[in-house]
Amino acid sequence: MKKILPALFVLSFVFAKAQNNLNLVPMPAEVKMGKGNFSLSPAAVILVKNGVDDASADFLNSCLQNNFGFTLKKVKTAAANYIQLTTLQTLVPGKEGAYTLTVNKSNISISGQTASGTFYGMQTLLQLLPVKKEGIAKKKYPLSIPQLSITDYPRFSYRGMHLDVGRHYFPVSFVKKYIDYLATYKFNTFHWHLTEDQGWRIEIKKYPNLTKVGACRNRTLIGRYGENNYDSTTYCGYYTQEEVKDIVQYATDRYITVIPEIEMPGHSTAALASYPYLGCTKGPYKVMDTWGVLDDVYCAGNDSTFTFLQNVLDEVMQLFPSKYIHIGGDECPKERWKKCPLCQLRIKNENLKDEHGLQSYFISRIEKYINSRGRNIIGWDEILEGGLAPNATVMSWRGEEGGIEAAKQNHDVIMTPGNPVYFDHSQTKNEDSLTIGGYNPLEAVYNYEPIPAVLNAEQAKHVLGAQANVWTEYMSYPGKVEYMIFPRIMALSEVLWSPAAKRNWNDFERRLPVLFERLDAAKINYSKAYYDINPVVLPSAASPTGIAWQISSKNKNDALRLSYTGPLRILLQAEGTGKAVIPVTHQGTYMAMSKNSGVSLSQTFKLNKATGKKITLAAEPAKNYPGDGAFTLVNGVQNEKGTAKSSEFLGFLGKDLDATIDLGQLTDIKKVTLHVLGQPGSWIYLPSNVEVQYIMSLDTGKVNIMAPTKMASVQVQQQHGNVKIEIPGDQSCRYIRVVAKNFGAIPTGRPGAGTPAWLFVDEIEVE
Ligand code: TNX
Repeated sequence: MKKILPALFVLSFVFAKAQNNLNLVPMPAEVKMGKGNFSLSPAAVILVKNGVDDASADFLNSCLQNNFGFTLKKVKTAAANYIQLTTLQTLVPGKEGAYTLTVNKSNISISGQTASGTFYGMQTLLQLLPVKKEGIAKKKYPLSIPQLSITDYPRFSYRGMHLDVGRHYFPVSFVKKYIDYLATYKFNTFHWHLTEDQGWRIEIKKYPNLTKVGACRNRTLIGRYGENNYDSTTYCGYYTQEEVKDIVQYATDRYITVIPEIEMPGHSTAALASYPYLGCTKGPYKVMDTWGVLDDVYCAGNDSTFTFLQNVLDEVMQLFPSKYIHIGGDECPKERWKKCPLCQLRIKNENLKDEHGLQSYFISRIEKYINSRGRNIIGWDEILEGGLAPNATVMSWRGEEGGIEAAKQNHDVIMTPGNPVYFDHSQTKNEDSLTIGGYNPLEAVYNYEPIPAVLNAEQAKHVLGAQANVWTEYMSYPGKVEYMIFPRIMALSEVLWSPAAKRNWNDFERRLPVLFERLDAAKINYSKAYYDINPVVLPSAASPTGIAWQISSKNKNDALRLSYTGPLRILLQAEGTGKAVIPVTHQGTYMAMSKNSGVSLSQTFKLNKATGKKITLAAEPAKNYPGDGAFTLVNGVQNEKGTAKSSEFLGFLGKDLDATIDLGQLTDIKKVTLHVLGQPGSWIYLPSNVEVQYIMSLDTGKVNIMAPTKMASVQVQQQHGNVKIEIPGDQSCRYIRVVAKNFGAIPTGRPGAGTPAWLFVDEIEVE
């Protein structure tokens, strides 16, 4: 073996330089193309060698059967026309999952470092087969496979996908499908989020109410949070222990570890509804029918809470052999603990600083128990608050800061930042299905780098990998889950598996059409957002209004047509290849159409004296809600009710809007209107007041206010939806400055209580 290693490194140098036009995902570490093909027909055999069991051969056969309608005979010896499955001793030390795959004229050989590597090699082989076409099962072999030589191994040891079955339950058959998807793209961890406010989904023998009561809610929110529409259907679902065992085995057979998550201390109302003694107020509680963050959490002062959780965890650890048990830890309001005598007594007796210290106590106590059973905990990044439990691994979801902090404290970290790996967020700006919001397009996922630049090499070693989270508030059926994860799961697989230097968006784009064909063949529902026509409003000196509308398509051959169909019925037209721009000359509706895909969309422009004018902000909006820059506020696009698209807003977290518009010349003004969004359920609040200043000129940094500053203080109620705040004023000036005060901290009893409110601004209209 020692002799092989240097040879491999020489080869890898050669491989790395060679380009290939294979349609694999994730792209292997090293590929060397040969000439010619291997022809696979039912006459070939599978040669099963050392360290590989029959199950692997069976797996390959079942894929061949499903896609091409034939299987291969399993044998122990063969001279030619075989697919050999075997293992080596050492290939790439320390890289669990490494394998080589060679295809020559007379045979194929897959050799894993261990059996998992052989399995990944088979996955690669399956992607080398032609895409199954309708009717291929009716005898379309031999299948031709290009001659090549691959050496492959993963970059990260933790390659995860999460699934929330609390908000919506998915049947065992779909959970298995989900596991198959993970296996296809060489993920090795399935994070199964099993308990939530809206449902407890795992049978626990000692506590039958958890599934008798906790697995059912009386009704479910329909539509967006805050709109308060409900269905009238009882919604139930849970996995029996037999089903859990079956799923864990199914995953194990595919080299996937299932990490169960039992949420605590928050997101637990389904458990409290089942056993009210677990809460501080003793109930009554109900299994939640709507989303959000609830104040009722496990009581941290009562020892019986810990007895209950330990008993639950005992059964869970029996079912899941994983090294890690996820205990949640996120979004735990402290309202109940503040008023609960037992919790306060605990704070006193344990010398804790406050309720955050109590949360830390809670997690550490559970950690100690889990450690005593030989397992380790993972928790969401809130477990950093009040001090990290000694052996905990942190899942960083509120950005990467939690992960960075934990790595600096020498704790292991799994990166799952909302932006860009929350797969519940939209993947297109033209999303017409309901999602939780946000914008995580395919390209952003592809370009995600799990190791933050601020970590040094030692700290970076603590980043075990990354994971996409699939929260299912707005995914109520399997097809929707598929739509949300595909094709982003493919992009993430390459982030996690392929060497960083190999990652190449252009090459991924090259592969996409064939990768999509494979999804079509497998009848997987996926988002076609990649082929969207993307509209953007741009500042344009060439346009009389200062704005232009640009349409682009990833399909470089797409012919796009733009037209104006307002009351004047002027038809303007521009065609291009993948991109087209039209100046916005009139108020009204503009149309765009892709001649290739037939997709069309429209945009209505409302022009006013501020439209297209120069605008500056005293403070930038939050990084995740930048709109299209400050220009968004004067781009003539006003958000309309029911279609709140986050890209049309600038979002300020806890901060004020302070915008100055240069009207270009002395301008008569009758009214200024600020367009904002109210969505208290999503922590978005109207400003507490709005002030408009009319300014004649700005000299070197000094503001010269000619007319007396008009203070139009508008005390607005908290409303839902698009809200126009009108500030009348009979003025003549060159500049206007609009300052909208952020609402401030979210009041008690509301979702997100205590945290700063968002201010979402859409447009500043000047008449
Ligand atoms: C935050 S991520 C949550 C979930 C929600 C999700 C929606 C995390 C640890 N908690 O409970 O489903 O946002 O995106």
